[in-house]
Amino acid sequence: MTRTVSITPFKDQKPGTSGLRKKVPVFQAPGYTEAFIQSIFDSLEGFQGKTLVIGGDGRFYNREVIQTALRMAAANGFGRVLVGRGGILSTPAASHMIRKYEAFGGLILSASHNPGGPTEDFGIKYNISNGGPAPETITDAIYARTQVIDRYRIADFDDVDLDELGTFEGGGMTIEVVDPVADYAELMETLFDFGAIRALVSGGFRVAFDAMHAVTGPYASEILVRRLGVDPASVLNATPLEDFGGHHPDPNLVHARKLYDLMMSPEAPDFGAASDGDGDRNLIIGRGVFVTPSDSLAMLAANAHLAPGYKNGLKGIARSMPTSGAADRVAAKLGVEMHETPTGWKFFGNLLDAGRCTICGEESAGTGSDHVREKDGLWAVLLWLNILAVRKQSVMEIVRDHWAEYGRTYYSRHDYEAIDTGQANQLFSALEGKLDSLAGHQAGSLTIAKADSFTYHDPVDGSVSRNQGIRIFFEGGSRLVFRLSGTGTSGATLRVYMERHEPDPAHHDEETQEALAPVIEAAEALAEIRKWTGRDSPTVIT
Ligand code: G16
Repeated sequence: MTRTVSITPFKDQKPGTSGLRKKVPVFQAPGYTEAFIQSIFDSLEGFQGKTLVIGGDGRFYNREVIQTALRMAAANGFGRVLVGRGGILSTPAASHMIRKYEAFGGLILSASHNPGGPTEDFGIKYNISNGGPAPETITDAIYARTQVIDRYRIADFDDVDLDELGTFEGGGMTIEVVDPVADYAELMETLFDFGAIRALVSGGFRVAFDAMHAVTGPYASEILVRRLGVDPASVLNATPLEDFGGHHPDPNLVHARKLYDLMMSPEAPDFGAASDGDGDRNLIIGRGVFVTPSDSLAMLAANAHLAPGYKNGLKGIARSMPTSGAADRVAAKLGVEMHETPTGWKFFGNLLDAGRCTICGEESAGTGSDHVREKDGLWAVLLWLNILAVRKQSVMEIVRDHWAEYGRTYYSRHDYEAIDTGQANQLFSALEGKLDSLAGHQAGSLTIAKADSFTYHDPVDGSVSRNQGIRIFFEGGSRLVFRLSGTGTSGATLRVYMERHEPDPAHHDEETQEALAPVIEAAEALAEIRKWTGRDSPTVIT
């Protein structure tokens, strides 16, 4: 039986950088989750009888929302739903499943790297038939719908047993509970030389992978341990937990500190990596060397041809605007297109679909390629392993060689989390107000060459996205970017991104914060962060 339930709109359902993210109790408010899912369905056309993929990162409330989404998909007329066993699908695996089974789209339930639990974060994101996050035209339509929605449709049937593989019927719709790992693992085997990586590992090369009690545990166990021979004890925190063991499943130097400390110790294995809540981010650390995400993008792009899936070279490279220019230098050398997009993986979709780029990456620990339409944590780990297996050098040697060839781009991001939204807006208004008059002026010891607010013109569909962050370019090539995060769930998060390029290898050994000191000083001089936020220092430095 299908019911139509009357509701009043929830005014706060505006999707952010990556779907709707709120605290769990917000999603638990009667009708809240249903209103958002119905708004998604109401914004789509032509899905009657078609396939929907549903899965999430296993965090608290995942299973409940999946049962609701199944009942609503049936009531709204989907013909079939593919759902990962245990409600689990990593974000890249969901993207692959949408593409492989030619689904109409997918619902991905995750708040990514944000903590999980009864009072922590949850999220819902809609992905389109190319497997990628819905573009702004659709997320804008979803938001508009949430403002006026007055009913949702839901079918009545018992909970589906998500832990048993098999095909079920519910509300006239077919529900297939599928293995969340198998298709993804098979795809990875087509891209990388598993034989070469296996040989590397069996030759004594040691790997440590931290799954952070999040979704990549089962993927890492199947791919790294079973297929590539990595010691099971080297996959840390491999069991997905609803609260990620009480930690932030955020693979950065703060939340993956234990891994970092291990990699800097005398007992360090050869290669360390971690992924986040939903498996799309990655952290790469060699013995004694942290590889920044911006550098990792550049190094992967420069070496991708060593892996079978990329042996014909790259069509182009894309990076989000705040990501450093290291990859631009690789694109120039390869003679391929380079694209600079706003923050948000959804902006890469058109470029990938149009064959304008092969590899994409972001400073926020995301790298991926045209194999799916999401960033992909384990993919980055496997590409690094493939490159290491072919080059037979250490991570440190590869990093050093890259810097010697292209120069080193010192890079850091300072986050001021959970600051007052009003103060954050005031800081931005003050900065925006003076943008046009900054050129030629000093900020600390640096001279400003140019300042603007980033506008993106999508070269494929012609759409325009404005106000995507403030950019300050300095004479000598350093750059400073200010943005407000679109993924936080409490107050506002100010992100300040700093970079400085250093061509001379004699100066490649500086400590990053010291190397960037003039840019950090300029950030305070320009934005008066202390005054507006009342904070003396950032919450997180990456
Ligand atoms: C999401 C987006 C990324 C973005 C990141 C940070 O990642 O998919 O494209 O770089 O958020 O965004 P913001 O700076 O607005 O917080 P994830 O891993 O959270 O889905």
